[in-house]
Amino acid sequence: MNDSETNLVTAYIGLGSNLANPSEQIKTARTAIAQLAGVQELVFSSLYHSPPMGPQDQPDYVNAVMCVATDLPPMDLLRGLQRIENDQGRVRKDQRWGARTLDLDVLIYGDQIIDLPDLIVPHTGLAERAFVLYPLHEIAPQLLVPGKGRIADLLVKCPMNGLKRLD
Ligand code: ROI
Repeated sequence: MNDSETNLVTAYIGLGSNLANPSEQIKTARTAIAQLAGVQELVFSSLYHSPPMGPQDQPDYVNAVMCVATDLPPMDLLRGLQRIENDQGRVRKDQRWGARTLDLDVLIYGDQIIDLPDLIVPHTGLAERAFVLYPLHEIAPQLLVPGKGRIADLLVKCPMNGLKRLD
């Protein structure tokens, strides 16, 4: 396909892990995402260390955000990410908001607002989660979050909640 036939969208993916060597899980996932057909890595944030949001009886997380260009429709991108979660040993447990080897979320997909049973974009809670907002702001300080406003404005309203940049 030549350029005039492809319709590339800029999307942002949130990565999180708090089990089985979280930093390595994130790095492995980065490579796997970049290798998905129809996905190109554009920018990857620093890794961040963050205390768990939700139940406190679980290890701290490592979080990051990745910017990609993609010609995959949003549900195909989501399915690709879910396959990577499963490949990296994610077990879905009954406990809501429990520990996980890998969590991959479609945070933003171009300028689209998506409200499907399996996919809400921009991601619910994006504006309240320091472990999403700070890495996102690091790689896209000028970003306009569809329906929510400028990333810089969201950031000033969100305390860091113990978030620490690692590298
Ligand atoms: N807490 C942090 N710090 N980072 C996460 O990625 C994360 N993911 C989750 C819940 C359980 C809500 N808490 C989190 O899904």
